[in-house]
Amino acid sequence: MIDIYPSRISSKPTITERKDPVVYSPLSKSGPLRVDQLKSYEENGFLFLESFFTDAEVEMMRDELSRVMDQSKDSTAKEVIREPQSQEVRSVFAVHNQDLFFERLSNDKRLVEMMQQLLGSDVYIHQSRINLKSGFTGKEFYWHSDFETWHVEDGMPRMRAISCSITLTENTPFNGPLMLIPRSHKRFVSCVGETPEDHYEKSLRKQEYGVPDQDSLTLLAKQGGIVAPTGPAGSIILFDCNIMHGSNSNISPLPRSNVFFVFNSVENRLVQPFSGQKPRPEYIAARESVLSSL
Ligand code: 6CS
Ligand code: FE
Repeated sequence: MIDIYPSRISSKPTITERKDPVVYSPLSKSGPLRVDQLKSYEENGFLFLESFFTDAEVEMMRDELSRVMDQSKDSTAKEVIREPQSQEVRSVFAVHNQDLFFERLSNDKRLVEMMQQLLGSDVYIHQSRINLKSGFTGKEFYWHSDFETWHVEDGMPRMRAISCSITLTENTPFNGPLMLIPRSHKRFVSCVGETPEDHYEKSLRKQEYGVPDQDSLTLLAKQGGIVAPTGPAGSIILFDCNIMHGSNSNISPLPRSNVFFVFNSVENRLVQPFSGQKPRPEYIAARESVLSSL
C-alpha cells in the first residue's frame, strides 16, 4: 500500500494537505447531528456537546470510574499506564473490553449513530481508555495528532476515525482540559525521528517521537487559534483523528478525568504499520476484535 501520509521518515518536518473527507455522509442524510453541527465539525475538526449525558448517567459513570481506579491502583495489568515520574495511574486502556459498564457505554446508540453519520459507514472501537489527571500531580499530554501515531505505529490507512471524549469531572480552564487547534485536522504534519522498537511502552507515559515541530505548531495555532472547551461532567468532545491537540498538567486541586472511545470506520481497518515495525498490542489498537457496533 502506498503511504500517502509518510511521517518519521524525513529529517525535515513538512505540512501537507489532508487527502480525505472529514464528514463522510452527505449533509442531507438524516441522523442525530444537525446540518450546522456537521458543518462546524467539518470546518473546525471537533464538536463540543455540553451536558450530553444526564446527571443520573454521570453519577453512574463516576461510580464505575472509582471502581476501575480502585482496581487499577495495585494492578500489574498491561492496560494500566502510570505517570512518567511516579506510580500514579495515568490511563487505563481497553476499558470497553474489561468492564461491562464501559462496554455498554461504547455501544450507546446515541454515540454510535453520531459516529455512523460522521463516518458514513458502520464503526467499531479502535481504542478506548480512561485518562485520569489528579489534582496537583496529573501530568500533561504534549501536542500531537492521534492519526500520526495510529498511521505510523498501528497501520490506520486513512483519516476516517473519531475520538469521543466523555468528561467525568467538570472541565475548567484550570484542571488541564483538552486543548485543540481548530482547523488543524485539514493538514498533516509529518514528524521527524525514527520510531524506537516498542515505543508505546514509553510514549503512553510521555510522548517523545511522533511529536510535531514547533514551527508547524506555531503556524497552525496562528491560523486556527487554540480552544479548550470547558463545562460540566457528562459533556462530550468529538474530535477528528488528525486534529492537533494536547493538555496541560493539572496543578489545580480539582481532578480531571475522562473516558475516551475511538471509533473507526469498518472501511478503514488496520493494515501493517507504516513504520514497518511490528503492530502494537490489541489493547492499544484493535485489529482482531473488530465487531460491528450495530
Ligand atoms: O498512542 C496512542 O495511541 C495514544 N496516545 C496519545 C497521546 N493520544 C492518542 C492515543 O490514545
Ligand atoms: Fe491524543
